[in-house]
Amino acid sequence: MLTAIDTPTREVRSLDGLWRFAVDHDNDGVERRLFADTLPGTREVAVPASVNDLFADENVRNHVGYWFYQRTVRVPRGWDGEQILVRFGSATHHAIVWAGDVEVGRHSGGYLPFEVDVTDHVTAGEEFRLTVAVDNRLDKTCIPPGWVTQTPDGRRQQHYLHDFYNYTGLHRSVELVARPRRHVEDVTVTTELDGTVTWDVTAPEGLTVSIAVVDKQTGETVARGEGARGSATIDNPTLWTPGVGGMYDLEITLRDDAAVVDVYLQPFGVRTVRVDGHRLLINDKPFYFTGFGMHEDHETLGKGHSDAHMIQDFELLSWIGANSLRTSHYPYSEQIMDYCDAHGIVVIDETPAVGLNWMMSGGILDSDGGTTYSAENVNDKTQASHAREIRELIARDKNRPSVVIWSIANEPDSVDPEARTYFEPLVELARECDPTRPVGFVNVMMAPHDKCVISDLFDVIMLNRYYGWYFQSGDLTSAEALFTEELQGWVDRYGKPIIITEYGADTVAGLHSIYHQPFTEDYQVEYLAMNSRVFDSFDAVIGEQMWNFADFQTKYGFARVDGNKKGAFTRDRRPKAAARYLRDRWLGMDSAAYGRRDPLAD
Ligand code: BDP
Repeated sequence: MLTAIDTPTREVRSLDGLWRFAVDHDNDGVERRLFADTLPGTREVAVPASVNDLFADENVRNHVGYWFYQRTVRVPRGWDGEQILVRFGSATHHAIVWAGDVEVGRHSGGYLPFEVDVTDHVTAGEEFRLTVAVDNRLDKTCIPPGWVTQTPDGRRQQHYLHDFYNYTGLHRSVELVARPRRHVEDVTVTTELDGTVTWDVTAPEGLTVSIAVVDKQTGETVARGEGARGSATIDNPTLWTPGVGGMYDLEITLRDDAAVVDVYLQPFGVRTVRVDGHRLLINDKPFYFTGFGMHEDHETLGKGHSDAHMIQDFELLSWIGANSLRTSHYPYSEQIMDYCDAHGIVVIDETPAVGLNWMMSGGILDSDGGTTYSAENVNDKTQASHAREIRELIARDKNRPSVVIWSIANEPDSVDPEARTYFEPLVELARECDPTRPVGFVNVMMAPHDKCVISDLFDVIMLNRYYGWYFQSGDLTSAEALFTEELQGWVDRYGKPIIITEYGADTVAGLHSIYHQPFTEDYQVEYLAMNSRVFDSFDAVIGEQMWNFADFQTKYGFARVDGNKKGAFTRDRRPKAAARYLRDRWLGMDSAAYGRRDPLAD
């Protein structure tokens, strides 16, 4: 899906700000046609933001079902004859949209954008009532999956197997968009290191397509071409480089004879990525990942996007020597992805397929029994949603140079032989949608090399390992030996690049001990040092992404004290001792020099 941008033929108006708001406590608001009038009550809500932490009312925070948003929108008077859309950066997890009394669209999948066409229901220069019902319920047809139960006194409770709070709301910007009725519908850009840029534009028949390649830094046109499909070569191209960036625009002009019909600018970078033995090469140079699995998670905002918080997070990543991140466990906002493209941050881009694992139960998890791949749990409908998420993620991010690996799932059950039947078509789908990038999934600790039945389907091995935390807790000596032994097994069996996508220890900021005492800052540092020794003893380990960048909110549970505390930073972004440990390590690592951002260069 293309982004909404202003061009000579397109216009975008932000609909962010305060919206009218009503919690649909009985989940009958659609039948009661709440959209057909001004919402009852006086509540307002911020867009973008999660709703959960905004109200001093537990019945709001814990509501399971529909939340109604509404605002009045004036269509600019110059938009007569244009196609008019409302574009949502995300609505978590499902949305129904009405323009006035008319339903204009529905979407499922809480972390990807969608647009609804309101052209036939609005008039240029006039106002219309825009209503959105956001539904936070997860069931077994969803990605991520979940299920809802009812208490004897009639309260609904949402259950899920993933370890982050089920924040809901309009988490990203909402925009009113005008574009020509005949317009650029899609474009795919691929590049080679000699500067060859190849494009494939989807546009209506009968229009001519002209291409200009514009250097974003200088504004100069550096190559030109004609036709919906074609290629051109940039002389002395600036390669998109980890730690630096380097972006071009593919300027597409559609014409009907001489008349310009549409102009769209697609940002891209000139870079290649490929796996070679146990290395991952970006622009034919081996890349070593330093960084984190992250979360879109902040106090008050929940999963709501904020540019200020985003910049603070990227500054901290730069300070600590991180050159990469994984969008654990769902696609991040387009603004975050734009920032990664612009500043050279390398991304492992993940679908929201998390918690597809009924073999882990107890502890923080909450399984309702049964096996993972079965009619009652992860079934054909779940797989169809999973396929849709892969398609939509790649459609959104395929032209982003920052994205170097698609992660199609986090810690699914990959021991059950049925996992193969489930995953085989999804891996094929990812490769069909994008033949240019490696495809991976993130493997759980209970599925080591001799038990995992799907790792051979993928290009890279991505492992989450908690030796010394969930196992051998407090005993780093045994942990080191066992981790080393397991990694050797992966190296021997697969000979593929291995990225440690999670390793971490919950740590309460301010707690100290001279002993190897879990939850202390001292233990977190010792734990990281042990892991570092293990990584450094294997050439095939080509990256380390510590879990997590910052403390984050989770559902309630005896293993979580106000959330997950594995952050190198606290939830309000203050460094723990671990942050200084990682900074010393990552800034001093020769192997991670390629891609390190120089804060002074900005
Ligand atoms: C892994 C999950 C991650 C959790 C983490 C943890 O991938 O979402 O938050 O463990 O337990 O299993 O901290």
